[in-house]
Amino acid sequence: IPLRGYITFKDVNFGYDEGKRVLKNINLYAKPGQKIAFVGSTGAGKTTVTNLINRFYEINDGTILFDGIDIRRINKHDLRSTMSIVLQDVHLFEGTIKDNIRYGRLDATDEEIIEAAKLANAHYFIKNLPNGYDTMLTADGMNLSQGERQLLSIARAAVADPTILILDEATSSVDTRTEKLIVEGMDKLMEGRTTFVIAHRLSTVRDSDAIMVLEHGEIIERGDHEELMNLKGRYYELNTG
Ligand code: DGT
Ligand code: MG
Repeated sequence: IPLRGYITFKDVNFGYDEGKRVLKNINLYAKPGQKIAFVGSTGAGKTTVTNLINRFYEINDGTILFDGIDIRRINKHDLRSTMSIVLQDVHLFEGTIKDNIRYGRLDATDEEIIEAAKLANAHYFIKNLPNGYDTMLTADGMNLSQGERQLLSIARAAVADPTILILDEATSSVDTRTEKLIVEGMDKLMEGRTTFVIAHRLSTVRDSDAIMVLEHGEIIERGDHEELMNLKGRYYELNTG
């Protein structure tokens, strides 16, 4: 049965090392098509939340459910094949652009790859390269700009067609035009999927269904943009400070 994308955290506590809790009593619920954002200072535990969803680390206290099933009962490979992580440190390899977009979806046709690149707004820069989709990338795609690498990472996720999207936004800035392409591509990619956003740009967070403000591993505020602004607490400070 295909997984649909309901994620629940129930009283989740977690620490990488014995004794030091990095996440404290996390409770949350996400439905397919919803966008849940995590904001908070560095070290607050944002990336850790996503490390737990894809089982890079196992929790020993509390429960994480995927469509009502304890994720510890789902095969790790099956679990990860339903998820894509986009933008942050996209791993590109020496090979063509086409192969880099195809990545794990070895059965993807050229048409599917081009369609994914179009959705991701990556098609425009690719087709302007002398060798187009057959352009060879150096290891880690160093012959592309940061923005172009990010667009490729969106295209790769579009081909993978994941149930869960994890958007770990890069801190480094790209030019305004590329930024607009990235935001648009991401918006199309998110449609119908459960998306967890670790945002550095507060503009990315604004339209989320729920925003979780993490501080020292705890959710100290939650709500949508308007609710949190009215609260005049930490989120308000982040926006106005
Ligand atoms: P960021 O990315 O700088 O905005 O910070 P967050 O909010 O993503 O923080 P996160 O989840 O990476 O780290 C939370 C705490 O956990 C912080 O004290 C560092 C620690 N930590 C993160 N990753 C690891 C790890 O792989 N091993 C150990 N031992 N500690 C880790
Ligand atoms: Mg992080």
